[in-house]
Amino acid sequence: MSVSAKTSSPDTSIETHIGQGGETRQTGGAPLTTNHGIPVSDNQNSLRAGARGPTLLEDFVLREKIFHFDHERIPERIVHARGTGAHGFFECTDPIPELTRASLFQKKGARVPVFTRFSTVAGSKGSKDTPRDVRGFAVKFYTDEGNWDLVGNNIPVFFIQDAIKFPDLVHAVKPEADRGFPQAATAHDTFWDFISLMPESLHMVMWAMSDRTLPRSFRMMQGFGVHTFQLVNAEGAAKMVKFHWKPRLGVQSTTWDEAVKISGADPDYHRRDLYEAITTGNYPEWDLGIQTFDEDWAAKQPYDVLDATKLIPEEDIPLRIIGRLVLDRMPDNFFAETEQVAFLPSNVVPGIDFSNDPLLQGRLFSYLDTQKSRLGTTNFHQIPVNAPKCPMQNFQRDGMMQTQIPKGRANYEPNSLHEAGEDPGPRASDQGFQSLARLQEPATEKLRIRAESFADHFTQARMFYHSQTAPEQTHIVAALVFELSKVKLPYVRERTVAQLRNLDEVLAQRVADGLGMKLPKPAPMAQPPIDMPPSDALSILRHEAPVAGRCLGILVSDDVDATVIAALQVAAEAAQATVKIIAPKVGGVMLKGGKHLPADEKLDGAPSVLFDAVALVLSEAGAMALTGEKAALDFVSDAYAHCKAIGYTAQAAPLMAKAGVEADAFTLDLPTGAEALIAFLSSRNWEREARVKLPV
Ligand code: HDE
Repeated sequence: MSVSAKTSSPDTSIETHIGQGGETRQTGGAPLTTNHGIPVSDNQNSLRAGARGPTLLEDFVLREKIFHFDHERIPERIVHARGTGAHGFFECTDPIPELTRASLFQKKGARVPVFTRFSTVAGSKGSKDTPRDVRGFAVKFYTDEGNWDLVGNNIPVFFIQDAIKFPDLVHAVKPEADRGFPQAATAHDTFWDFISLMPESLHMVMWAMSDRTLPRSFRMMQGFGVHTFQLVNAEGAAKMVKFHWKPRLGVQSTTWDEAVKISGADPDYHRRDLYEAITTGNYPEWDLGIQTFDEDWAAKQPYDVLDATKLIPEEDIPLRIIGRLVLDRMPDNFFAETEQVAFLPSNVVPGIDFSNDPLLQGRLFSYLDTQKSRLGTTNFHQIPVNAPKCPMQNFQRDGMMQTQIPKGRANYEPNSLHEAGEDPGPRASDQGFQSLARLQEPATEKLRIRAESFADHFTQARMFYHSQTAPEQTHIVAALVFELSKVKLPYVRERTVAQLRNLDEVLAQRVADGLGMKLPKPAPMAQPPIDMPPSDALSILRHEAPVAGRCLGILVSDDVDATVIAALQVAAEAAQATVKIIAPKVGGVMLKGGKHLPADEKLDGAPSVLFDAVALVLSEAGAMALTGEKAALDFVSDAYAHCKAIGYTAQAAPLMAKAGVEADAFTLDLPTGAEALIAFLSSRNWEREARVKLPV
């Protein structure tokens, strides 16, 4: 039987084609083709034998489309799988030629393009944005002497001292081996089992249990290079260096209860926040600060600067700000850029070098290796987001997915063929990257040991805890109690509290009380701690954060006065903050006088956890109606329990009362309190915690 292939006309409303130069674009007009450029006549129906007959194997259009779809996923990152990125630039604001020959630090005002990716660590690619977790802060600088990748975190220290422990740490925190859960959580047996057996992790654990792991926004967190690196000047003289990113919007965190609720209300909270900020022109900025020192200074400290579980207090070496990072463009395509970006701590440029930190040394291998497994080819550097934006030539050729066409006969060096387009060979010895002769001590033996200078595990953990304000200390205690309450093995709880006794007796007692257990004996220690002075820089709450970048949620009902809303909008705009209108229906409300106000969100889709403060602009009838709406009561009672400022019109009083709000300095009458409400967007009334929570 012969079958004729009938086609219907394709829907050409959104189509793609391969444009000039090979880029794929949405055109909305040009015809679809296969990957090989053959025009597609019908993208709705596969080729079949008769109208109701079987599909034909010969349908290469169908087969190619399904084949490509079947292979659309690539392995997610082993760690830091969940993240989002943005393009921007780095500008040198204070040149440091005396410290480094790195080209990006030579001239005031000079800019280089960057790509930055923020991430959580433990969760898989589809996990929520707001678990209690460390955040990655990775920056790729495309300099004229190659790419420099500063692949850091939002916490300045790490859990372990030696790279050989990293697979164990990651296995312990990831879902448990037999059951495949919990996802993106440290609150489980295997994590705390490992931690309690690894006292070197205690300092980082204190950071992890602090509010630092609950950032309000990627835009409001610090970044740290963590390891000690080296800067090398044109004469070859070196200084040790730590890198810091300081957010211009200040550091801010959510509370734990808020983070838990945000993950339900908006699992993409941080991703959306960055997207909305950048696409509305509110470009986030960070200052790049350095702490530089030499080996003599390092030798006098009560810790080893090569030990990644230690930081250098800013009170000892203040930051020198040398540049700023601005993120001003979202990727055009998430997969092509954010998913395929490949950071390599081994990417340093002339003027920047590594230290002997054993954790950093291990990373120099791991990242290159992992990219091959994720991106499938040694040619991953040719992917646009990874490619240097300066000339690149060598004789590393061939391999899967080679997209360039190197010319010439000789693919080796030295060669004397000198054909057009061939590399003349390596640069003269005073150019190019030269490794610093950096062994700090004569390496005479091969040793598998931990240096004695790495033996103190408690001093800085104690310093961190003692540097926190009272509410911050309470949050740490509450986090430890919460996490250890999820631990089902009593001996793991005991072992952890035994470790805490070496850090601070009151802390250990508070945690033991919170768990309802007796205080165990202190854990044995390799070296007793000393007392370092507290460092204000380690606390979030000791520093005022600006209001810019925050968001006010205004809950409105029908028949309210437009001037109250306008007063809030004007005050917010003046402070570079934003507002969102929330109404019982997304269609909005009718204001007094009959004007329509559209809403940004429907009430039960926009709980108050998504805002930094709230305003209740309600009519008498509107407030009464909402006293019977659970979402409205939660909106108010959560804002109150999360210590946020609440502005309200007099008519909103019944809703406030039913939600259990007691008047305090952070409850403000509207419209008189409009400006004060906006000024409170970046602060909380922590005194309220004692009113809504049992003491820990
Ligand atoms: Fe990573 N880490 N890491 N890490 N890391 C990865 O690289 C690794 C460490 C960090 O947005 C992986 O491309 C080892 C410290 C960030 O794409 C992998 C050790 C710090 C990112 C890897 C460490 C980091 C990664 C997974 C111990 C802070 C995400 C996929 C020696 C200074 C980068 C990949 C992005 C990603 C290995 C420790 C930060 C497996 C072996 C310390 C921000 O190669």
